[in-house]
Amino acid sequence: MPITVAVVGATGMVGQEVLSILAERLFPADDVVALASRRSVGREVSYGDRTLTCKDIEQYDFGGATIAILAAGGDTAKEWAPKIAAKGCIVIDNSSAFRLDPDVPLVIPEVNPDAIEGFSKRNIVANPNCSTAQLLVALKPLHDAATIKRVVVATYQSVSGAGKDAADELFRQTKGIFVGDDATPEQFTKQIAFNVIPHIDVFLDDGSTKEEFKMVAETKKILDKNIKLTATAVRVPVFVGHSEAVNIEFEKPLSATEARKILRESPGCLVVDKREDGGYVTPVECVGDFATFISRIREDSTVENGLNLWVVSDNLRKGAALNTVQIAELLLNRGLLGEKVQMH
Ligand code: 11C
Repeated sequence: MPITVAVVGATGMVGQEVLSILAERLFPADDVVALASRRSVGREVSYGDRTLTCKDIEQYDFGGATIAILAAGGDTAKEWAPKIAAKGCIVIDNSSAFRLDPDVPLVIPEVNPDAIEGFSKRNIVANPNCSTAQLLVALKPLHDAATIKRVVVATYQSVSGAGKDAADELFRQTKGIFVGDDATPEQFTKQIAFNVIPHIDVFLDDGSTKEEFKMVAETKKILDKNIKLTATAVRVPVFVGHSEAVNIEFEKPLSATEARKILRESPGCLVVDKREDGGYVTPVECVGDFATFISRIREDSTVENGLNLWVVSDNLRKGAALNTVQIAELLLNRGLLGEKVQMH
């Protein structure tokens, strides 16, 4: 059966990465369709060495598509995912709209691939938040080895996580501060150039932010409901690449040497940990890469069975577009794309 992949939100930062990665990884699509809202119809986007012209999502018949990758935000997902799924097309949604729905699997292929089998309840698979995805790629093999009890994580998240307008604001403000132009914040609550902001997404009643809540709830759903996790999510003046300082407490002892060996052999992980000047990865070095980079692996002697890590990845790739394409690959490799799906 021919495979048609529809990419919704094809002109956005994540949508364009989805198209690049489908081409880079030679996803065996017979047809790839770029879809967008009416105001972006007719815009051209790259798919490998081809150029696609965006079509109107309202006019497209999803009955002819095998998979729809939604890279278009929660409101679009809430409106469109059920309609697309009802046509028998499998939805892979990058937004937070369905992540905690018990009938929707939330999948990181390196971490919980078997969860994909539950997709047919709603014909939707959810993609995790970017900060959760890279964290759990690193934590999963360590959890298997020594059982994680508690994680304390501080994130250093790039502006591209907040979209193109936010990335443009960092550029405009940085320039504005140098040349004495207006540097008033519009996308962020405070100046982002030459600054850091301990606030991502809306505040919740307990004083945490929704970004921090997502990391807690998604870790429980994907990896283990018994893991206690506390996060502080911080926006930093970096264009692409999220970083995380992670402190882990295990049930069983795990030395830094053992952890380094385990991570070196784990899918999706790339250890760069030389304990010398420059012997670690920073966000600018991870841009355009598929891996989750792990550096600064060391024991924490202030708790029993404690370890510290520094985890960096391209948030537009492993945190978003790459993971959606890996989910499509997983569906394909498990023979789940063959026939139109009957929801049950
Ligand atoms: C950020 N993590 O960096 C967010 C972006 O739930 O998919 C992704 C939000 C989400 O701002």
